[in-house]
Amino acid sequence: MKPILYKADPSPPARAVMMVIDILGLDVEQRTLNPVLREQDVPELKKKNPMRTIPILDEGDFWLADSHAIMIYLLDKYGKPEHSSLYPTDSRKRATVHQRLFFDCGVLFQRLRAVMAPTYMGRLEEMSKSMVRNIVDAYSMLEDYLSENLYMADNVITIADLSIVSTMATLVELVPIDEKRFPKLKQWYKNMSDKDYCKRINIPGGKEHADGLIALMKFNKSNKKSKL
Ligand SMILES: N[C@@H](CCC(=O)N[C@@H](CS)C(=O)NCC(=O)O)C(=O)O
Repeated sequence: MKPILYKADPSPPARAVMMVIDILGLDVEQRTLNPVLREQDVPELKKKNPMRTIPILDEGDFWLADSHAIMIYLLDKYGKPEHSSLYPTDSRKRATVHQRLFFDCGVLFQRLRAVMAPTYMGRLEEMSKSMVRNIVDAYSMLEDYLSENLYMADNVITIADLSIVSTMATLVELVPIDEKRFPKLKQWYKNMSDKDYCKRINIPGGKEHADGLIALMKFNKSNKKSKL
């Protein structure tokens, strides 16, 4: 069977996998789910991914969740020699790519998730100062990573960049990058955004995601007022 990717265009981790699929030129059926409506909670998908998150890759007799794990798997399985720089074989370079992927998974995306979860639950009316502070703090970590290399893990684009830029495409719409404080991050984001796959897949999805969050915060605010 043709592999299936369960995804949503606004979802940062789904976009990261969609960019990898695009770069590798893979024939994957992409099925859209709405995670806000919890369409991923149906028993068939819960069995495939008890975390009840998207993206999920389904190859029929093998399922995989978590964008970072999926990206590594796709590169391992389908990467051709021309894709080797995306996931380098040198142990130290590869370890650095892994660290940046874990950074996206455990730090950067979590700071966005801290905004997403209460917004979707109808509780958040605007981002708190500490939410913004935590996001800016993560930008400063990214700026430091970029003092070592041109890209997040190497002097060339790796899957770490694809992962981080998918989260950043939503974040920059909520908390713009201050060019004076973070010149390298601003330049990196511009370089990544100029890539064709980013223009087609990442930027529109990031905007849709952030616009949806902002609209929902406004709705939460007016909803609260009307209940007073
Ligand atoms: N670490 C996961 C995070 C996936 C994730 O949280 N996806 C969101 C959509 S952007 C989701 O499905 N949320 C539903 C939930 O957390 O219950 C990955 O990289 O795939």
